[in-house]
Amino acid sequence: MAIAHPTGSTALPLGHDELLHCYRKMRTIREFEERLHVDFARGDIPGFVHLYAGEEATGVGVIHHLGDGDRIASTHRGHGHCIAKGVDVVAMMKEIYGRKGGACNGKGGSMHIADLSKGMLGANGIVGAGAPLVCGAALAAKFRGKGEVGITFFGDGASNQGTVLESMNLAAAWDLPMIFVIENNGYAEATSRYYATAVDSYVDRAAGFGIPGVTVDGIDFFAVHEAAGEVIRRAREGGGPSVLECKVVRFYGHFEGDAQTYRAPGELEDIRLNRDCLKLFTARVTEAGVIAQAELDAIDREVAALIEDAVQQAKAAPLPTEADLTTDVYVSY
Ligand SMILES: Cc1ncc(C[n+]2csc(CCOP(=O)(O)OP(=O)(O)O)c2C)c(N)n1
Ligand SMILES: [Mg+2]
Repeated sequence: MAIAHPTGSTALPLGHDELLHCYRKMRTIREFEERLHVDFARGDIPGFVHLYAGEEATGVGVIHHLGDGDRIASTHRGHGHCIAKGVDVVAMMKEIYGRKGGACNGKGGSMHIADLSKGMLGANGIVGAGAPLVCGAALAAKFRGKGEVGITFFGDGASNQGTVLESMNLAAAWDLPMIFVIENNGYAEATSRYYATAVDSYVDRAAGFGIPGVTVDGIDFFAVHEAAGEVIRRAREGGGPSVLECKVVRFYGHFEGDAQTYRAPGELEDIRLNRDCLKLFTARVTEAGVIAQAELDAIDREVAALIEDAVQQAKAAPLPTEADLTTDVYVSY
């Protein structure tokens, strides 16, 4: 059931402008996260925050193939998916700061950022809850018949949840245009995936549901982009669901404040030095001579200014009031 991959091709699949666009997205996620890390430690941010930093190549590599009509569901680690899907960064920052004008008017926080106009169904504090939502979105897409797809992102821990496994069965039985993207970072909170999961390959397990899949190095933007392009094309053309397992690393703790005592000695230093998807991307595009380092540096400066501005706007925005408790409760059609 494995889908053939990778080609090992050295040619870059995207042109100069699109590569810069993808770099900007990944850099925006990294900068956003690094700023949250600092501001959370300072006590500026209420609630819980789970950082996506380190996993940027997977979110951007997959979502670059999507339009607003394609729906995604995210996880508790959702900022990267939101940014990749085009959710406004200032509205996200206000949301995380719990302010009016946030993506959910400051009433959702980090784990509930959603923007239906962008096809972003929401981050989600319930592990494994995105998959059944996307079964619904993919069923609707199938009926609409416009070639739209639904994508559910979830972790190695979530892959053991009944909701995910039931959704795989449903997606296969109904032949849904749906992709299950497993972001396998090796941990569910502090639990190693080897402690909690018997099979080596999540793709092998999906075969039991009749769903084909492929495993890629999730820190390699180009590997993710190529494999995602293939499974998304299949889904758009009526080929049904697929699983895409991306092996990733997370640069921070499970949540902000996590002491990470379960990590091996030197593990964090090693992944930051040798498994940084932004460094890999930079090396690939500059060595290919398609993009100059100075162009990337210019983007870094623009993104830093964007995030600084987002934080200042978030801090200046008012908190929700008591009266806001009763708004946004029901959807108006
Ligand atoms: C249904 C449910 N069970 C347990 C939790 C507590 N919890 C939050 S995140 C998490 C680990 C998820 O691990 P994984 O799916 O690998 O995602 P990662 O955090 O590694 O991105 C757990 C157990 C929860 N939020 N929801
Ligand atoms: Mg995990």
